Amino acid sequence: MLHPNYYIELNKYRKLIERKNGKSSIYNGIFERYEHPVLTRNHIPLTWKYDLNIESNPYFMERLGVNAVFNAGAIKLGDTFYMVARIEGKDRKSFFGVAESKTGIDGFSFWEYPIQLPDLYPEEVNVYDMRLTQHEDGYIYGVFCSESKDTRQNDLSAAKAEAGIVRTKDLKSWERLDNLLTKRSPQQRNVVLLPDFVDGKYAFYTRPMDTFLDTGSGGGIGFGLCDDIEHAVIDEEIITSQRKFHTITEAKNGGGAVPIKTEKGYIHIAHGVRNTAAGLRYVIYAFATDLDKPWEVIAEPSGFLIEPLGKERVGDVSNVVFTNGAIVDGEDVFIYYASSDTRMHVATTTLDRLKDYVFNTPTDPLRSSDCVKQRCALIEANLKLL
Ligand code: M1P
Repeated sequence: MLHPNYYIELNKYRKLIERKNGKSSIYNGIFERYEHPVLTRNHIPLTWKYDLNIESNPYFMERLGVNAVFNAGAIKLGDTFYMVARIEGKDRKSFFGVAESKTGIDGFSFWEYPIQLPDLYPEEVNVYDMRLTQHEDGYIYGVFCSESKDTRQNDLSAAKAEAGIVRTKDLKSWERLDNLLTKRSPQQRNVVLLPDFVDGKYAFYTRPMDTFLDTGSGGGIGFGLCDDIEHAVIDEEIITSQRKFHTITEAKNGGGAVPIKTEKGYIHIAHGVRNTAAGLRYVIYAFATDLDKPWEVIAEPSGFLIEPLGKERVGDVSNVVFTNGAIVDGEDVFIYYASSDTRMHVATTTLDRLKDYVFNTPTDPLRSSDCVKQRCALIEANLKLL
């Protein structure tokens, strides 16, 4: 028999799913933030967490709780917005679930079941952060982090990150392909597949790393080509957006949403990491690469595009914003980002505004003395207008 508390919790769940989302009053001219997150752990269906049967669960306890919902890939198919979110159980293992909405800013609800990916790698213990690429070959690819224990090290917590690859046409049935092999980089995370072929090959943005957490000698976001997506191997990686001293990318950076193709170049919305006395701080930044040479950076606005603000600053891994999904819908752009490894938000802008931001915002001159000159030039020009 169904537990009566089910109806109480169902009512709360429904109110949450039906809640309208409005733009926040925070202004920067570049994008809008929204009042509410678009996906949280409270968006998880009750059937995923509770045993609803009063006989086997008299206290109506969560039997398989969920800790967080974050780092979602995103795609629009027909008139529906989809996120493939990273769902982390209380047991720390992540898996993927599809949530859909008609507006892209509210009303997201999960499908009846999470995704069950083909289980080809027995050593894989965790999967997360899927980027969804609608490729010109006709498939939707999901590229995600496949994490296993690093058995080469005598350390219980040593882990190894690789890029797993799946493909689908409907987000329902998924075919698992071989993990990506990058010959020069021992570990990979934040790998993004470009939607277009480059010289007839599949083009990946990579993130070379020396160890699971440290990019070490990895100079930034890499780029490499491969012939066979079913057994993807990248021989050479070229560095595109470089990490730089005393910038938002000093400690690490990594590809985010699938690059947005515009007539001026591919726009990338990525993340940059710096170290602070309070730990790592993750922000979202943007840059553009050339259409014909998508490894060449042609514009890189100074500093961050989105930073953790207010409540976003607190969560499981505080002071983090992270994106791995954006949707272009006509002129409108929806940037899905997670805050502090805990919940999902949306920021909206338009293609025109995003291009203006990426191509007309000054670059970082890299020294305080030059930064203050840059700002004084702006003030001087403005004062003439006043
Ligand atoms: O905890 C912040 C993020 O850390 C990782 O990003 P990176 O590889 O750049 O350090 C990822 O594991 C990501 O999932 C997480 O949000």
